[in-house]
Amino acid sequence: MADILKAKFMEDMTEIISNMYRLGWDERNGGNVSYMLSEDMLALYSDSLKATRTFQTGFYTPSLSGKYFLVTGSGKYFRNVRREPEDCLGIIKIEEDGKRASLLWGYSGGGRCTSELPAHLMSHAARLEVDPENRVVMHCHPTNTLAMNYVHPLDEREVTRTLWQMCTECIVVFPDGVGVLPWMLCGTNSIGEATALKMKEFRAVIWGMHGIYCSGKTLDETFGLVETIEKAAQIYMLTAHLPRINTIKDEEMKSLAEFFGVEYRLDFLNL
Ligand code: 2HA
Ligand code: ZN
Repeated sequence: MADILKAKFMEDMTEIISNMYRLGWDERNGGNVSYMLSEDMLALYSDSLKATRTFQTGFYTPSLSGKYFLVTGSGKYFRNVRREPEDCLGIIKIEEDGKRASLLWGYSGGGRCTSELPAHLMSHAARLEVDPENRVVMHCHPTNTLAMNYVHPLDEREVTRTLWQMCTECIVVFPDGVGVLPWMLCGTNSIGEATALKMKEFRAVIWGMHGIYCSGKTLDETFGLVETIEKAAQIYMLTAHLPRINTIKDEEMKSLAEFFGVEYRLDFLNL
């Protein structure tokens, strides 16, 4: 029987989560990640998968029926995931009714899925409509991104344009910009619905004064998106209190986006 703990998707997940912790994005039980797995990825490990519990997700995502997700557990610390993957992570399958899910593996200490499951599953459903290859949704509390929320207007055009100005690569890495939600109560279906709505337009959504949600085709790509936004926010926080004497101009950002051939939010530039 193949060891599921040695599966590439499991090693990738625990490594990414360890890096998120190492970078200070996920203090205590902060943050959550969900990774959509295909039947092919799971085929070798079918002996390890057994429905031990079925539960109501509390919301309806019919487009995810039959899909499998590797998901971080509620209250679990990212710091511990590499050492205790079987306790901190779970594999669930969304049932045919789109309202229930079965736990097939993990949460060995009796745990359950992240409290942010509504935001994750609704975001997966929204992203899959615009990008059928999307597989990952990642939530975390990156320090500088969060700090910036307290001193910068929480307006998505302004936030995006400021971040684009902070590093030359930004407009190429997130040409679709960054969506912004105001502070909202987390763990609810309302914040899940609001996040999913933004995810139709943006792969990155800031939860005002809380953190960020990012999505992508792979763990690496999604992590890289958070990392780039956080780097830009760091440059902003290092310079916001100093007189700005140089900047990347809007026309320069336009030429970057055009040179690299990305579809970008031209309406977010002052041209
Ligand atoms: O559970 O980050 O938003 C950890 C969180 C909630
Ligand atoms: Zn959070």
